[in-house]
Amino acid sequence: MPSINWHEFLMPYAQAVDELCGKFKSLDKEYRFKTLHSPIEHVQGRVKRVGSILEKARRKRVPVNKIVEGIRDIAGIRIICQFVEDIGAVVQIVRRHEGFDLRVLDEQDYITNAKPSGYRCYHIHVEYPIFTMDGMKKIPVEIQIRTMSMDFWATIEHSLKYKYNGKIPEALRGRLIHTAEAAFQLDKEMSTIRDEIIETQKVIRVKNDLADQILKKIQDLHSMVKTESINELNKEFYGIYNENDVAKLNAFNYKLDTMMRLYSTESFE
Ligand code: 0O2
Repeated sequence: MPSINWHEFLMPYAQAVDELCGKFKSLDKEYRFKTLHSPIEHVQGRVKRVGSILEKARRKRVPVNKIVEGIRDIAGIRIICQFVEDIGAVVQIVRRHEGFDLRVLDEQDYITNAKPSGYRCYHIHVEYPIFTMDGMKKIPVEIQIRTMSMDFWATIEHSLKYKYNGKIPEALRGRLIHTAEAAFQLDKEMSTIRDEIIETQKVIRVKNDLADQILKKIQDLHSMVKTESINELNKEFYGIYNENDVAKLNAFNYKLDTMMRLYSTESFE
């Protein structure tokens, strides 16, 4: 068996994972900043452990000197979405990057065609360029895109596979297939109320942003007005906040702007 300096071998994979994770996280932030629904709920990335690489190589009969070509998920990104519809949106995002900073090698749609185990996920294999001391290197990365409920199921099933050394007993396997269907049913149900959920999440985000702005302004006013007035403002804010009325919060925020303008003009005179 050829000797491999695993630490050095895996370094470029770690770099590719870090860079790609960063890009998807930035995209998610941009959606949230614009108060738009983000198709990305969260992003995870990992480099496969040496033990798992060797185990997979053995399972797939890949010789150690062919690991680079034979094991395509040494670098892996997982994008978790709230809704099934978001998976398509993320797939489009990845495809739009084609030619810009990555190359799509192939795609597997295990959402429409679940694996016999019940596993659902969208897989995209890409080649991502990184820059190293020795120049540009193209790193294969597996991007997995799935909903929270698909992720829940896959995590549980993965642990059971580990427990039973890859051979889950027949009866348990049957129950897992059943639960995979139930998880997919949950996704379908959630899709029917997607618009309402997205609208609610948007209102919560706007309300929280407004509350942050208001509290910062009250804090800033602290040095300009009497403590009793600050206490009054705080009381008024809590009252409005509990009413759950964004319009009232907006009006209060505007009132604070006016106060700040007034007091800062006074302090100049
Ligand atoms: P780990 O620990 O997650 O890394 P692909 O060519 O990748 O689209 P293929 O040929 O089935 O599909 O590939 P493979 O290597 O079997 O699966 C790739 C990865 O997909 C797996 O990596 C899992 O993460 C996930 N996966 C595929 N099938 C299943 C499944 O039935 N159940 C679960 N829970 N996950 C699955 P690893 O190396 O198995 O695991």
